Amino acid sequence: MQRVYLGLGSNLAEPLAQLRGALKALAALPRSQLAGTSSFYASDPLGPADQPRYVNAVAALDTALEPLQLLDALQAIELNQGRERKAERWGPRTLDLDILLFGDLILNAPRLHVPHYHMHARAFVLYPLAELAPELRLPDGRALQDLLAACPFAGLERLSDGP
Ligand code: A4P
Ligand code: MG
Repeated sequence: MQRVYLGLGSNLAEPLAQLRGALKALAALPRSQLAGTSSFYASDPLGPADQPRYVNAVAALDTALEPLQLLDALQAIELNQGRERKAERWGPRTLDLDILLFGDLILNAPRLHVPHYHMHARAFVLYPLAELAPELRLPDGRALQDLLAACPFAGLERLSDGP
């Protein structure tokens, strides 16, 4: 089993319900166990500004799936929840599931970059992740607490509505 951290994001079609649906689907993945879920956080969109605010969360999953098997399973969940892949980068989506960390693995394959290439500088990833694993270090040795210190909480809103 590997401990994996997943980033969840939605800004269309009732984001809270999208995240809750995704968590249910993650809990049902084969050879895997959902080990924890952060609070839900709202923030303005990063990238194109003409789209609704996002709701984000992080989940911890223990899994015996291989990295690409997990990616396939996550993309199936995205599609199942009405995700359409559009050409616009960073455009609006019903559900985005990103593999943030896969144990201590560092992987740069065509379909999968782990750790996720933007996670170290995104408040909507780092703060929910810190709820689950405050003492975490990235595979390159960087401490999550140091990344947090360089990434202001400003702009992030912790929602009282959660999983
Ligand atoms: N891929 C490579 N590495 C990974 C990984 N670690 N996890 C590949 C998941 N997928 C990975 O993803 C495109 C391809 O990335 C996949 O086919 C997979 O093979 P995608 O989900 O189709 O496209 P995307 O999500 O639009 O692209 P990207 O660059 O992953 O966007 P991000 O980084 O996910 O950003 N603002 C706020 N406030 N909150 C957000 O959550 N999200 C985005 C999207 C923009 N602005 C946001 C938020
Ligand atoms: Mg994505």
